Amino acid sequence: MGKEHNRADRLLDQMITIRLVEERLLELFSQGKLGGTVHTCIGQEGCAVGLMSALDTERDILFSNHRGHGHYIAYCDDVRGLIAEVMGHPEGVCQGIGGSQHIQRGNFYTNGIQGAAAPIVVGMAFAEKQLGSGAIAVVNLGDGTFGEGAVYEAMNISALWSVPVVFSVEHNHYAQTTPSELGNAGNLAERGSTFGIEIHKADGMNVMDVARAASAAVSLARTESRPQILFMDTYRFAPHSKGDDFRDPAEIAHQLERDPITLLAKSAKIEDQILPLTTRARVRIDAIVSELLGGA
Ligand SMILES: Cc1ncc(C[n+]2csc(CCOP(=O)(O)OP(=O)(O)O)c2C)c(N)n1
Ligand SMILES: [Mg+2]
Repeated sequence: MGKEHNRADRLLDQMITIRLVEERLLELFSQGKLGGTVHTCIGQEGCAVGLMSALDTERDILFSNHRGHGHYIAYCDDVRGLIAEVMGHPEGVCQGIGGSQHIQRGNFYTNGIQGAAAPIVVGMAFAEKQLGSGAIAVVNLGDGTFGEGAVYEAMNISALWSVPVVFSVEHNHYAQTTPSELGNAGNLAERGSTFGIEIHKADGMNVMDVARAASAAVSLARTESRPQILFMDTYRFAPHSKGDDFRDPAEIAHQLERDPITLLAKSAKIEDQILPLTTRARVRIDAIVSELLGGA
């Protein structure tokens, strides 16, 4: 009970930190203090945090995509490095050159080109297999990215060559402004089954459920050296990037009832933790932003 409680506290803390960092990034963007673009994972934090709880960050590889801030914070908690990077600041994790979508640190990578990472990650995972490192690799994909042919070439070769890779899909039901059903035929979750790839489904708004499914996928990839799919049903609460949102406000309001932060707090009976964790994260972010803007 005590251990589970600590675990829930930690997952809640990570999700709150991600949420507040991204809200601040949107604010900085609207104030003209950020260049480039910003895709937030607001609403999808449970996917990032649950997945990361199943990985061995010392050796496993995570290749994220354009919506990668949450994955990065869950990977290494480098809030300062991320905010500085998105601000184009030389003290950013990639010296402010990569920006929001091109981040690399340790075994963590991102790339803003949809689907491009899938074949690369299969190659990285295959290299780990050849080296006998015991590491696996994960590639993050959105539902819209399932329209990219490279994803299927990657799945095919990963199954043929028994590659220890996890295709982690965050199905938020939209690709930019296009509803998934207008861009994808058939059953998305089941697409991997034609390659003989196992599918682990999870409620992406329930971080504990993501952690359970991710742990099953990661452990099978590692012990049996076979590709796996982690398929999470989720929803983004914020626009695709900044102002581009044509979704029905009633749909968004309905989905807000599945907020992964409040859901975890309720189910783990740690609602009293929300305020102190939020305050602590806010103080931390305020200090970082003010220092980076030269106001400290
Ligand atoms: C090859 C390529 N085509 C188009 C884009 C522009 N683009 C950026 S995000 C995006 C939608 C991706 O949708 P999805 O895979 O569902 O991820 P989500 O944004 O929903 O997280 C598009 C079309 C791109 N970055 N790369
Ligand atoms: Mg999507």
